[in-house]
Amino acid sequence: MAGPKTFYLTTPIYYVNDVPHIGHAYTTLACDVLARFMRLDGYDVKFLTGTDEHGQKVEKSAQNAGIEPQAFTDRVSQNFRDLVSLMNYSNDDFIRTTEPRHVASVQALWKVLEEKGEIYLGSYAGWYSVRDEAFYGEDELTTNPAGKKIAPTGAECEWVEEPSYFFKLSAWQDRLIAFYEANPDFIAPAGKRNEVMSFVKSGLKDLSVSRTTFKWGIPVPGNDEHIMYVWLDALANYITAVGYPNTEGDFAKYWPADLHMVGKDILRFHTVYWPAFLMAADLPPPKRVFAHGWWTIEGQKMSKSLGNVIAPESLVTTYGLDQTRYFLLREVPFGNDGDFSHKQMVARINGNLANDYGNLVQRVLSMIGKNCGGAVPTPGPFTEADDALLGAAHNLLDVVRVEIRAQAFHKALDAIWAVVGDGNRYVDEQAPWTLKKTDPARMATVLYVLAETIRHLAILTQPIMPDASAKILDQLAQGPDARGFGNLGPAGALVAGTPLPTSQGVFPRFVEEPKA
Ligand code: ME8
Repeated sequence: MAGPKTFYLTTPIYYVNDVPHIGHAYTTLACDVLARFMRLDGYDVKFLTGTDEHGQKVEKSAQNAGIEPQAFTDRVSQNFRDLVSLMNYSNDDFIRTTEPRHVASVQALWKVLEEKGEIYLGSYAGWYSVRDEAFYGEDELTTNPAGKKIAPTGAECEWVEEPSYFFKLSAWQDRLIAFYEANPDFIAPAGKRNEVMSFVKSGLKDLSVSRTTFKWGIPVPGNDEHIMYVWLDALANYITAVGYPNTEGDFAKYWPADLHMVGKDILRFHTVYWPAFLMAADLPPPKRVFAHGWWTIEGQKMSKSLGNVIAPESLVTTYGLDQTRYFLLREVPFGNDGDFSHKQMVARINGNLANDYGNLVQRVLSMIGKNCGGAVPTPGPFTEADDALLGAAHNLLDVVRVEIRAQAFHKALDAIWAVVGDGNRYVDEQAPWTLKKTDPARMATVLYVLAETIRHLAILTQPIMPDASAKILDQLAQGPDARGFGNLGPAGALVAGTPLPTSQGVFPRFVEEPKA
């Protein structure tokens, strides 16, 4: 019998020249929500993140810190591992490009490309940006007042002239276009697909894939004067983690990846170079690359010089973990740029979480505690209003699944909050506090319908807010086996008479500290 369906998703591997900030936390968070969702939906998920530790940029940062690159990367990579526990990510693996498994994988890939005649030795003369670890054509650059050449990203470029191996990227133009055309979902969002297509159609030059002027990287097999271009090294992490060069086992199980999640800054590397390298090595390209937008802070670009870089720890400490997770994915349509502001964060915490979801859960569970002997109430016959609310709850997974699978996290949350709103309106209309005196049996039915609705909401909010959802499910006496998507719908319905623990608030209001 075939095993469960698989789902392999990855984050970019982050450069260790810097400490993690809200942007890094965001990309991995989006993947975490998707990974948790797919697991609950019955998939065998592999979720990979890690650190990109080679290249000139990292070498320079180590020099500036006055330590050896390996010691430097060991230290900074740990910051990204700490981010995993801070943000409650559920990755199955954490890869570092300095690990022996990766060095072996990249060198094997290089040899295959060389054997297939896709790599040749030449010499490079052109512009290179260390900050972007990217080559630029003269026509892409501007000159700043100091006379320096500046890339479209704002990064300074330097002239590089040295022997170099090249990958025959120019030969892949038509095959790349044919691949994009045959796979319309490969690049998302759709606007980005057009950008990449026109870039490729405008013509591709062969790509320099080795450097001789620095040492911190993976040597080219058979010619260790040359260090591999850090992007060839880095992109291959996605196949290393599934066992390449062994193409059986995990590779056979998980490759091609279902999704590479990236920021819009590195789309070209993932949708042009990477599928070309893979096709050239006779390996299938990934199924999809999603490029999300960029965060600014209170309307400004995040930068060290402006001193406005937001560390994820400060968000979690100030606002709470699940509050931070919720805000980041609710505030901005996924794929668009977004702005972080304290005001909006507080508005979401006090509005969507405390007033809407939290209030629904708390008033229903405390009424059950007080009026139903602290046990799941026994329902009588359902009215049209009861069926309407339960129907919306039962239907929710189908709606949310479509949105999550399209990486429309904001739409998935809108759909869940529509049912939160239905629930709150239903409480107000049914007024169980009045029924308590006039019709206790009807009160029990109303509270049952509400508890059942809350059960659905809490199961579905697990991927985004794992801790808060677990607290709600605890209060409904739903154990670990009752929390999968298979338990949604009437099959997993609450059993009347089940004792419930004392209720407690899950989403406190954010109260501004008075300024000292
Ligand atoms: O590019 N808003 O690593 P990197 C949103 N090592 N996301 C942001 C962001 C912001 N302001 N700033 C950064 C690299 N990001 C390479 C990747 S993959 C084979 C190699 C996120 O440390 C976003 O996902 O510069 C972006 O693509 C990534 O961090 C860049 O991380």
